[in-house]
Amino acid sequence: MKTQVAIVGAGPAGMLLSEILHHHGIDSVVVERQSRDYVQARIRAGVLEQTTVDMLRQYGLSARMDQEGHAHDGMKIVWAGRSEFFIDVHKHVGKRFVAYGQTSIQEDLFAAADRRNARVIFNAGEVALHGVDTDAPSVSLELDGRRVTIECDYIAGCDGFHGVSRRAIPADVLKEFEKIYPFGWLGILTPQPPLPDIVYANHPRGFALASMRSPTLSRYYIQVPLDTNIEDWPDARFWSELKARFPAGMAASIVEGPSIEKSIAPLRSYVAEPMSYGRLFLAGDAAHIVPPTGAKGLNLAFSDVHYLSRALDHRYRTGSPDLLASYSETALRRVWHSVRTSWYLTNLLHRFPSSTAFDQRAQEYELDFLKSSPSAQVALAEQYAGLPLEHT
Ligand code: RFL
Ligand code: PHB
Repeated sequence: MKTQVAIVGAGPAGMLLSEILHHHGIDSVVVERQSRDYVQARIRAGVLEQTTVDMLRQYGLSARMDQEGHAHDGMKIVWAGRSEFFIDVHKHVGKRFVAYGQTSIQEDLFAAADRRNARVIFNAGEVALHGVDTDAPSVSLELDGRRVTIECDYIAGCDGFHGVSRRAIPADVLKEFEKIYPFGWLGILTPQPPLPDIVYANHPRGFALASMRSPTLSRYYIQVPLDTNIEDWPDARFWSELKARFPAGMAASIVEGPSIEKSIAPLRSYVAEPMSYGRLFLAGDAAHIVPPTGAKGLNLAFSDVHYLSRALDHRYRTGSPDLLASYSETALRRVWHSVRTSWYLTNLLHRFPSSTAFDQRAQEYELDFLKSSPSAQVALAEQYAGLPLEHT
């Protein structure tokens, strides 16, 4: 098989890249380890930045999001014993968010791929990258007991944190930055109306988050220790713990329901530098992970795809590899800003087991400052909104 760009991974990064490349007349083949149903069923992100929404609109992928997504202007923060406050991102920086599940985006991307008869190979076994530092790279895989090789000009590694692409960068070239947090998030999805706003709660019992997918689907999370066993968390226990972490008025408005999904995600910050090597370019979770506190992961995957698709388009249109050469540096600027914001919000909103009385007071006074200082709120709004994309 031959193509211009071989894309490893059919998650949101890989599928959006394939879609935008097609828009520019560039051919690609997507190789995915899992089945289509498996990829489609994963429950993950839900908050889209304005830049992400704009990208989906630009490439004709927004019809359902514009109908079903819930636009909102910012988020609320509450902490134990104090009244809530609202970070009004729209007022401060003129940007809005849309609550629209990653599951729906994934469906929309697959539907768009079907419409253009895209080549997406699911259930690919033993995926391997070859010759990434030569002019003739390729991707090989096992399909129905046969070995298939895809020859290409470039490889896009969009295969998530546990993928194979990043490992094709030699250890003496790859620099890794990592922070592991001493807790995870237990999340639940329930077919009940959500609270009107996204609310982040800092409480002595631990962090909690109220979020949404649609007017009839809500998503909640609570901070749990890393060794938590999900079997120990029947729905009733989850609801009572969640409500204990919100102020009484808000807790009373939370509508309980059966969990249609329940899972635990560990929290980690991770960045791999550089994001390219030879003819291999990493995008999305393959290159970086953020703790979900800032709702940045999917948005960063899409900004990488913006820069990478622009660089490939430039290369094929003009013959110049300049934007490909600067891809890693450009993408990393936005990545690090969101990595820092996610780390900051994680520290601000969670209870750390190692926290001293001093740390605790400092955290409370930081929240107090945020609540009372309009300029602190503007600064947070700017970071939470995500930086604008660089257009050169
Ligand atoms: P993905 O989605 O992990 O897709 C990678 C794909 O590559 C496949 N793959 C392989 N394919 C071929 N060969 C191999 N060897 C392969 N190894 C892996 C995988 O099967 C998969 O299909 O990465 P991508 O495309 O970079 O997208 C990233 C996002 O999925 C991720 O950043 C977000 O979900 C993070 N995230 C959130 N992001 C937001 O922007 N806003 C949010 O509100 C938000 N909430 C969240 C989140 C992530 C969470 N979890 C579970 C980690 C909430 C949670 C709980
Ligand atoms: C979600 O809706 O899943 C969500 C919302 C906000 C976050 C993280 C996850 O910060």
